[in-house]
Amino acid sequence: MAGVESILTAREGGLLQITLNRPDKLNAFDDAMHLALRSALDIARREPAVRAVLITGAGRGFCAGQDLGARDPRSGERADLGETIGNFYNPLIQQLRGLEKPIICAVNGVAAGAGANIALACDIVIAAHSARFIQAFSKLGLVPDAGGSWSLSRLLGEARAKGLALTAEPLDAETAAAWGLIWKAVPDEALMPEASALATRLAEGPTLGLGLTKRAIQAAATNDMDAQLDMEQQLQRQAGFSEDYAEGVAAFLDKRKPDFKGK
Ligand code: T3D
Repeated sequence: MAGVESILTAREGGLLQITLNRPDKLNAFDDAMHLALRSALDIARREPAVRAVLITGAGRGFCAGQDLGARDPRSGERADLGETIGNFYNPLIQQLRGLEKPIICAVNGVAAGAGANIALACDIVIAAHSARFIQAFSKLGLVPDAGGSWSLSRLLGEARAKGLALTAEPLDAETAAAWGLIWKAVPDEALMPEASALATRLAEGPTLGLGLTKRAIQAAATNDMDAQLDMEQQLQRQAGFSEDYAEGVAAFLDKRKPDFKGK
C-alpha cells in the first residue's frame, strides 16, 4: 500500500481500494484525513483506469465520524460546525454520490456519526456481523449530518429514521440488512474476501453503463415517473452507443464471457 498517513490506497486492475487509517481513533476524521480522502476520490473520478472503488477501515472500527478531540469546548472556544460540514462533509458526500463508478463499502466494525453516514452514501454496503451503525449525534446534542437525515429517511422511512437518530442506539449489521439500510451482512472473516470479489467484478464491468445506472437510481429519489422515464430514455441512448454494450451483446450471441473495457 502507498499513500498519505491517514488514508491508504492500493490499486489492483481497475479497482482502487481506500482504507481509512487512523485505527487508534477508530478512523475518526480530522481535516488531513478529509483532504486525503477527497484527493483519492478525485483520482478515481479523473482516471479512466479506475473503474470501481472499495472503501474500508483499518483496525477494529470502520469510522467514528468527526474526531472529537480536534475541538474541545472545555477550552471555552465554540467552533462553527457549519464550516466543517460545508468545507468537508457535504463535498465528500457529493463526491461519493457524484462519482459515476461503483463504490463498495466494507464496514469492518463500528460506524458512528458521520462515519455511518459516509458508509450509507456508498453504492453497495457490506458489513461484518460484528459491525454496528450508530447515529451518535444526539448524544452530543447534534443533528445527523453527512447526508444521514436524507439516507435514513429514504432507506428506512420516518419511524426507523427517527428511532435511530433520536436514541443513538446501535443497529447491528444483520438488522441493518434486514431493514434494507445496507446490501448485506456477512460473517467477519468473509467481509474482505466477499467485498473484494464484488468490487473486482464491478471493476471489470461496463463502467459507463454502471455509472449511468447509479445516476438513474439516485435521480429517482426526486423525479416523478414521467421525468424518470425521460431520463431512462436518454441514458439508454447513451449506453446503447457504448463499446461495452456492443461487446455485451456480441458476447451473449457468441456464448462467451464479455470483455468490457469500461467505455
Ligand atoms: O465538526 C463537527 O464536529 C461536526 C461534524 C460532526 C460529525 C460527527 O461525526 S459527530 C459524531 C462524532 N462521533 C461520535 O460521537 C462517536 C464517538 N465515539 C463513540 O461513541 C465510541 O468510541 C464508539 C461507540 C464509536 C466505539 O466505542 P468503543 O467502546 O468500541 O471504543 P472507544 O473505547 O470509545 O474508542 C476507542 C478509541 O477511539 C478511544 O481512544 P483511547 O481512549 O483508546 O485513546 C476513543 O477516544 C477514540 N475515539 C472513538 N471515537 C472517536 C475517538 N476519538 C476521537 N473522535 C472520535 N469520534
